[in-house]
Parts: sequence; C-alpha cells; structure tokens
Amino acid sequence: MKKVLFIGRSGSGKTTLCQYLHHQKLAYHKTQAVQFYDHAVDTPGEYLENRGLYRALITTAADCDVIALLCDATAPESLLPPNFGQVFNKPIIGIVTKSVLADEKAIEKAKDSLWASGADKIFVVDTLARQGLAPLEEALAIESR
Ligand SMILES: Nc1nc2c(ncn2[C@@H]2O[C@H](COP(=O)(O)OP(=O)(O)OP(=O)(O)O)[C@@H](O)[C@H]2O)c(=O)[nH]1
Ligand SMILES: [Mg+2]
Repeated sequence: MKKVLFIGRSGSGKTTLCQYLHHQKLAYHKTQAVQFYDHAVDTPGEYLENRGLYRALITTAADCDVIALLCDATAPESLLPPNFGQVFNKPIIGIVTKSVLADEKAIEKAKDSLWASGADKIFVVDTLARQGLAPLEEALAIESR
C-alpha cells in the first residue's frame, strides 16, 4: 500500500479524504500540524498557502510514495502553482473534491489547474457523497469497501 502526501488549500478536503481512506468516521477538525496516518500524511492548508512553508511539504514528502494535490471544485482557485508537482520528484495524482457541489465547468477548471500543477492522473470525487472514490482507492491500492 502506498503512502500518500495530501496537499491542498484549507478546506479542500484533505482530512476528510484521509479519514475515509482509513475507514474512520468523517469528522471535521481543522488540521493544525502535519498528521500521520498509516497510509497517508495530512498537511494543513497553510503549508500550500504560504510559500515560506513549501520547504516543509518537500521535507515531509521524502517518506511518501505519491503526492496527491487536491483542488476543491467549489473554490475560486486552487492556489496550486503551475508545475508545483515537479519539486517532489514523485508520482503526482490530482484529486478534484466536492464534485457534487460543483457544475461541469467548475470541475473542468479544477482539472485544468491540477494538470498544470503536474498531475499525471486525475480523480474526481465527492467524499461526503461517496462518489468517485473506488478508482482512487484502487490506484492507491487501499482495500475498497
Ligand atoms: N460536499 C463535500 N464536502 C466536503 C468534501 N470534502 C470535504 N468536505 C467538507 O469540507 C470541509 C473541509 O474539509 P477538510 O477535510 O477539513 O479540509 P482540509 O483540506 O483538511 O482543510 P485544512 O485542515 O484547513 O487544511 C468539511 O466541512 C468537510 O466536511 C467533499 O468531497 N464534498
Ligand atoms: Mg485538514
């Protein structure tokens, strides 16, 4: 099973997805510091929102197999810089979240942002509505329920 580093702006759904993938109850709590799961590392959105904290993401990525860049389809922008994924030198997946709350145009915009950031593959999910998650679980080789 792969270890995934989750990166995305605050509220993009990183913690919710980590909880889902680890069969935990989905409960909101603001991530204040890097959180380690069996198969994931969850980061605070502020690590992406403040350039000065990129280094912390790069260091944290060292022990991970895959980088997951999240883009909230309902957010005005992803805050993921173009080619952001390159600094990690690891496989990059893009995950569009909150797809049920967004229209097709917003989902396409989110995907474009993820491709531009360096995603090799993109998944469109809604974790609360339990949509689009099976292909992601398969890709991460986490047992599907
Ligand atoms: N409808 C919908 N809501 C979601 C989804 N993912 C997360 N949410 C909601 O969005 C809010 C923020 O989700 P979090 O998982 O805490 O976001 P985060 O990326 O961990 O945010 P930070 O810890 O601040 O960086 C919560 O109220 C979640 O229930 C989704 O796919 N669909
Ligand atoms: Mg969080």
